[in-house]
Amino acid sequence: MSSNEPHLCFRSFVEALKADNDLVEINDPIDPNLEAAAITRLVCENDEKAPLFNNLIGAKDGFFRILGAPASLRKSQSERYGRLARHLALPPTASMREILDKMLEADKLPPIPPKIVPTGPCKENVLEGDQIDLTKLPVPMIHKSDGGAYIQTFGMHIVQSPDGKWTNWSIARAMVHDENHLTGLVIEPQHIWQIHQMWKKENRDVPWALAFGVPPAAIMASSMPIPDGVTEAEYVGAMVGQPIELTKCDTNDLYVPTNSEIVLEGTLSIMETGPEGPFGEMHGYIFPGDVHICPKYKVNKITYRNNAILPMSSCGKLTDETHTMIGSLAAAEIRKICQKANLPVLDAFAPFISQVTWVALRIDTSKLPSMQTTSRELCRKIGDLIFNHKAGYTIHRLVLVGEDIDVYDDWAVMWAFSTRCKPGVDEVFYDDVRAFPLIPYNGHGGKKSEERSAVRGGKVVSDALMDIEYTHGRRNWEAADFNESYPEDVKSKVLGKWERLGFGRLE
Ligand SMILES: Cc1cc2nc3c(=O)[nH]c(=O)nc-3n(C[C@H](O)[C@H](O)[C@H](O)COP(=O)(O)O)c2cc1C
Ligand SMILES: [Mn+2]
Repeated sequence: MSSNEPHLCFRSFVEALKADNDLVEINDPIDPNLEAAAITRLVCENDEKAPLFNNLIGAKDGFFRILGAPASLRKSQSERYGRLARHLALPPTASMREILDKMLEADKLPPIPPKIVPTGPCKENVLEGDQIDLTKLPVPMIHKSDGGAYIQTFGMHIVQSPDGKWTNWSIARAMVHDENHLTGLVIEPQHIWQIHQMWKKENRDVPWALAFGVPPAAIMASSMPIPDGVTEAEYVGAMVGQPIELTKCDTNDLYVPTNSEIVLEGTLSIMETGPEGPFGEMHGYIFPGDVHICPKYKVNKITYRNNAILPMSSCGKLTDETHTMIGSLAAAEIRKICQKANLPVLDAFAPFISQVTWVALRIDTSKLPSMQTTSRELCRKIGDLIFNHKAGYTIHRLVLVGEDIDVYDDWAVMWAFSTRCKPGVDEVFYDDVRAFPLIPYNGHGGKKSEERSAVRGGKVVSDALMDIEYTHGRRNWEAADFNESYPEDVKSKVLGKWERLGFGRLE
């Protein structure tokens, strides 16, 4: 297999979107200051085609172009997740379940270490020393009240534990601080934070690289909470069934994907910090003026492909990469963790309608009677496991649903939650587990009179299973809907004459 396939090469991925009629190439001059992101935002809010900005105002010698909405949704119901599917060499009609199963597959396979190649496309152009000025690049300003221009919304940070045994790839946002520095989120319990802590103990800055436009299969794994200590490069190799091609950085001993579009080489400081944010975030808010102090990254060298493309997530309200990837990939890992603990979980998904703050767990109710368990006990088992695990970090509500509920269908989950889970009564609350500070009710909540923490508590397991599912392992109701409340002959008669009666085509 060649490493130029779309799931292994970002440039080929862009070509694949074009061939899928899922790309809008924009050759008009577009301002990286808000205009490119505004177009991309409207794309995300309408499930439109991915925009490729070929002619950014301020780009010198074509450095750089931008691809917006790299993993957002398609309008077509049958190809809803086509852009995600193209990250993994799946057919564009792949279901979310198939996409997440692919991502989990590598967990059971032997790791495949990367293949080192001496040089390649990412070294076609070089900027070093005085040539480096991040403030002169067409870095996108993404929301008008952002604290800076966010060059890093969809690139892959590469850091390694001081003993060299663990190399982590992950997405975490970063903005331009000055000519040769970024500031960005390095937050507990993320692996980049864990490795930053290790270097702090050694009193040395963290050798670092940030690669943009990496193999699409790699950026998926960079967004998934796979276990501590697992080197994403080997996980991705196992997933795609071949070694990922990497090439050594010029200024440190890290390796970057050979066909990366753009590479920043440098260090992540253990001492130096600077203002970061605010940023229009995944939950759909920005709080203007809300600046935090974060670690600084220093850029010592930039290398890039000819006609380089920077991928960009113009994140916010539904639906963009922070929902299709952060929520979905955490849910997949949560499913795996539950199943490894022998909990009767068939499926897991973070409903977009919850702004991916919930994960719905489809329970194998046929197992419940012989387990002789109670609602409270099952909720506790699942909550104790997931809310004390890094994979459950971003999730504040777990909703247990029966086998009749398709967790990938937001309306089905919301129906079950609203009608089968008695508020407070069928719920187990957690007030001493790690919270996700980015959710507004955490980071910006609080009536003046209340004591509350931005980083602890406020999590809940909501049981939307009915008693009979515990006692008899089945349900005793039919849905009052077209599918379940009419016999097959009546349904096919109705469907047969539907359009003739003057109604629109059903998808
Ligand atoms: C578009 C996008 C933006 C993200 N931004 C951040 C971020 O700013 N900070 C962060 O900690 N995680 C962010 N994530 C989520 C992490 O990538 C995810 O939690 C991943 O599991 C982290 O890698 P790790 O498990 O190796 O720590 C983002 C993910 C995506 C897809
Ligand atoms: Mn990791």
